[in-house]
Amino acid sequence: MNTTMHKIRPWRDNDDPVGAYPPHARPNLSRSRMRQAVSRPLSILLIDDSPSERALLRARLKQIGHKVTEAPDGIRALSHLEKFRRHSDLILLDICMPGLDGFETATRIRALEKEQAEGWLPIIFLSGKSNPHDIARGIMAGGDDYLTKPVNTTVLKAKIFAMQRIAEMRQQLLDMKRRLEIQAHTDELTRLPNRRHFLAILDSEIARARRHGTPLSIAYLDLDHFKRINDSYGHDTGDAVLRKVSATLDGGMRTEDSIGRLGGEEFCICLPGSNAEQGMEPCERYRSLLESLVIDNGTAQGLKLTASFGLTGFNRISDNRSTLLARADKALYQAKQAGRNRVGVVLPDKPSP
Ligand code: GH3
Ligand code: MG
Ligand code: MG
Repeated sequence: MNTTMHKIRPWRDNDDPVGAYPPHARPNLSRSRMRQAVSRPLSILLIDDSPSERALLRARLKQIGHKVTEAPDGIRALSHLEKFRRHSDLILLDICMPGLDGFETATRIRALEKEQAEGWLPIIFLSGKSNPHDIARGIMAGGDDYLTKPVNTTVLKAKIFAMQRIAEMRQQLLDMKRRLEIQAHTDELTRLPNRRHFLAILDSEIARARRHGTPLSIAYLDLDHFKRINDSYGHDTGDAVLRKVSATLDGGMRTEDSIGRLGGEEFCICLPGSNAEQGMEPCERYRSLLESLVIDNGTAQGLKLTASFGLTGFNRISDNRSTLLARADKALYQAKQAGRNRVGVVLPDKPSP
């Protein structure tokens, strides 16, 4: 096999960061990607007690195209971050500084992030100390990388790029996690909270009502003779009706109320701040909203429908989620039995205070 030996000379400041490598050892960065990444300006917080070191780095970072904010010590850096954390993308941190040294500063920055539930801010140590113990200590204190002074601009540029790449991957993961969370909470057809999410909302409203002694009521909502709509117009029209009903209720709801789809054509409404008697008026309004709805969908033109409601109030002494839901179900049954398109009410054992 024919192998070519490549000599790697030390890097110089004006080296091309990718082209300087022999082909087999090139980092997996296209030149255009590298240029694109380094050309995206970052807001860098430069923490160093030496004005001349800061001036030197500031000039280099500005030349690469980044924005620089400076702090002469750890205390001032921390108070800057407390106020302007969101405006910073990266920290360059000196180690030997009077007062708080770089290790302590990094530890406090990480603690502040935890306290303020803020995301991770990459920290690169820049230090004259090249002792392996210092490097290890810097990483243990919360640093992500460690460069020894004097810092080569090309290496600094590449390290900043690496941090940027990790930060972007981390952001993508967080975005994906948020999307999955929303998906797990949302009913696919109607985009309303699904059963699991609605029950979680109800649990927190029950806890709030208990804690503050405030009234709470809930109402089951079941579409009347919905099977007939499916049978007459098909399942797709049935789906379209469910979407329209959901959007109408969601859009017409008081801000304090919330609705979820429990399954099929059955929904539940949570009415914080209202006992069963006070919940009557909004439920009547929601019932009437559905009664006046006219749905046009394909062959189903001018389609009308109604719904029955089962309303009950929460008794914070004797109720839990199951007893509350069971009573709302009983109230719904009564509304169906009494002829549908109405709000049935079953009061709790003792009226909620
Ligand atoms: P009632 O007034 O007594 O509530 O009568 P109903 O016909 O509404 O009740 P029933 O429980 O007999 O029928 C509910 C129907 O809802 C049956 C089922 O096929 C339909 N359904 C449940 N989920 C969906 C869905 O996601 N899409 C569609 N199109 N139909 C659904
Ligand atoms: Mg029904
Ligand atoms: Mg039903």
